[in-house]
Amino acid sequence: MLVVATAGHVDHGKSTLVRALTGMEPDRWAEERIRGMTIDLGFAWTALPSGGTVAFVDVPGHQRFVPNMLAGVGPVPAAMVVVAADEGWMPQSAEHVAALDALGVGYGLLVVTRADLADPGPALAGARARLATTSLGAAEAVAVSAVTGVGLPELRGALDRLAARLPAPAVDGPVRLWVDRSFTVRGSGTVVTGTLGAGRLRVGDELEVAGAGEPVRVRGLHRLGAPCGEAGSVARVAVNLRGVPRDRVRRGDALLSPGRFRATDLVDVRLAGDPVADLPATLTLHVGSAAVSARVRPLGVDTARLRLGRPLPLLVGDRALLRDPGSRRLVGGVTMLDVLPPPLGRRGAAAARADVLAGLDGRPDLTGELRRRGLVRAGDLVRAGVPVTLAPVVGDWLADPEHWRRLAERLSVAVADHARRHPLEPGIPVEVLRQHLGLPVRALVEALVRPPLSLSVGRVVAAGADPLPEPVARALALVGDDFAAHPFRAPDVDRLAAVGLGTREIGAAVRAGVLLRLTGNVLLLPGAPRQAARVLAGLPQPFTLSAARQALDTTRRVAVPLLELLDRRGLTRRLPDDARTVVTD
Ligand SMILES: Nc1nc2c(ncn2[C@@H]2O[C@H](COP(=O)(O)OP(=O)(O)OP(=O)(O)O)[C@@H](O)[C@H]2O)c(=O)[nH]1
Ligand SMILES: [Mg+2]
Repeated sequence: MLVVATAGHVDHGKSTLVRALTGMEPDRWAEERIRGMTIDLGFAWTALPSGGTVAFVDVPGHQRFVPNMLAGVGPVPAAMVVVAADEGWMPQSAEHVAALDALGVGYGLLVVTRADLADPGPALAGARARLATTSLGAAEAVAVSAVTGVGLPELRGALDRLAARLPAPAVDGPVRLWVDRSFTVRGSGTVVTGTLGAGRLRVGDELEVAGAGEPVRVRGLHRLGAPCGEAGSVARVAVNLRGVPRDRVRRGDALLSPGRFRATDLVDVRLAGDPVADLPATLTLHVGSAAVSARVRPLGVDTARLRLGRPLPLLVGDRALLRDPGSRRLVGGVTMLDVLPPPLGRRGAAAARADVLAGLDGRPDLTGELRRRGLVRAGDLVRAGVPVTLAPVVGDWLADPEHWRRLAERLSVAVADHARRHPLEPGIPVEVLRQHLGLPVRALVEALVRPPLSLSVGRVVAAGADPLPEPVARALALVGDDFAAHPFRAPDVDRLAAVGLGTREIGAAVRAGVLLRLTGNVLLLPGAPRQAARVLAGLPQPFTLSAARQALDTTRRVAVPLLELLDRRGLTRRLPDDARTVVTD
């Protein structure tokens, strides 16, 4: 279905033309008919020669109703610019076309109406020249008279050609239906209407109302006034919602596929139009059928951060426009560059942000998003309109490959460093690493652990170390204090039992290489033999067992097996008279 919004100056014949084409009355209100002027949006549709359908969103031309006009054109992909032959280009012709240009509407027709009242040539030429420099460019032009019917067959043909040129909608994409009308039907409850630009709606579907967060269910569906079980984009639809009071869904709200959008009140944008620095601090942002206040914080030459009066379901690349409600002036078009922007806390953050934004164009860019963010949830990117085609590193988390590699490096440095400083601890707690690396969740730390590092009971263990259970680590820390005071005094059986080192625990500690077993329960630290050799080298050579025992400040129970170990390791040599010398090389 081709959905076209009208545009053009007041009284130039938009509604009359829609009526002539469709046989339907776009001016819905009695007041509109009495005053002969459109105030709010009107809707009408008809068949085209090809068999396709065109639906019109008819907008008011009067300057007072420009906000209504913007709500009409915002969600619609094509426009029909109407200029009266007898008046030519007028202020709201210019304002409406500027709005279409700001929104980037690239598909449309130029229709010169009231051709029975004046030669359409001059109006046609003037309007063509004005359109040429806008997003509508060289739109096909037709001259018509809604009164005589001249030109209407040509216009129908032109609408068919326009329909054929429009890009195919993303029928499998998520639904974001900007509500342009809501009303109550007796016996059915709340009904909202809108232009379904992408996706598909079915009776029974669950949807979200943007901002409200609660799920709503599609109770009934109409397409062009007729009930249907399903409607694919593009289409004009009326959706009957179950369990929603009418005042909860209004123009400017949106019905959304669940989980596919995130409402945001903070966006970074590029502005086309006035220099950002000259803008008033508060403007109105028009996007879809919504109009919200926006506080403007200039960042770069043509980029700014907008704080919105209420959160909207926006995507990267969305087009919008800013208008000054005071002066009723259109300020310029807006392209969403980032709908999940980082806070600007630090000094210099705004300038750095301006540099980043200077390189963005509103086209979704997964690689760039990852490079800028380092780590991000896949769901957050999808909800920002950035398709994710990459596997997460863990859970829902995506990582920039280079950032991830640097994190892994920092992790192994931290683990090695910790092992050196706390040789008796069985690795470094995951939580300590999480804080050290500044990561949001522990699962990311765990995902960074690769051989030769390993995970054991909430800790990351250095290469080669046999992971120890927590109680053993605690016991070893106590014994470690003993050794710090007397490195060659082995704790006796009572002391070992008191700190909780039974046969099993000692076995584990010895296997992990954090205790050295001289014999039975005679235990020292693994570094003790080398340390002993250094002490013994300070004695007159050769030396006796007794001299060694005294120098090492220990007992025979330790000295005898320790010296035998030194002999075996070649650190000392035993002479025939049982004296020893330290082997120096
Ligand atoms: N003679 C002649 N009169 C026309 C033609 N089209 C519209 N009119 C008249 O022009 C006047 C305005 O027409 P509308 O269709 O209400 O104009 P509009 O653009 O919808 O106006 P707004 O909605 O207020 O912006 C009406 O009196 C119409 O009868 C035409 O082709 N020929
Ligand atoms: Mg009208």
